[in-house]
Amino acid sequence: MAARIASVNPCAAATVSRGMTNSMKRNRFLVLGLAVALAILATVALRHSDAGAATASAAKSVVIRDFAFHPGTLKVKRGARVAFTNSSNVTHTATKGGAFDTRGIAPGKSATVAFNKRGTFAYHCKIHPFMKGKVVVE
Ligand SMILES: [Cu+2]
Repeated sequence: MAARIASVNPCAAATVSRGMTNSMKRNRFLVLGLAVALAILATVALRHSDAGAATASAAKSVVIRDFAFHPGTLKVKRGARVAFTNSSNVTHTATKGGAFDTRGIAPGKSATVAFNKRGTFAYHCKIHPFMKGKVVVE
């Protein structure tokens, strides 16, 4: 029985390198390779979730297209930076008198506004005053 277990599990004594069979060595390499692969995978997964988290908190963006702000109402945490990206072919602004003004954002460009105070900021485009949006800072 003991002999059978030893042959089923040749790595039970694999910490001792003396007298290892070729298959033991192969197994050790396999285990080592697996460990390295897992470590790499874990690192990549962590980086991804880090990037995901960073993206989630930095994903605060408003896209300007079709003469409207998308989303029309954006909720963010205090301190968030919101990028206003102009995906249309005319210049726009995102302006809240007394609070912020991106000034003209040319087509294809963006402007970032830091929201450091809680509150609801109803803004508009100075060039097209019918374009309205809101940033709610919690
Ligand atoms: Cu506009």
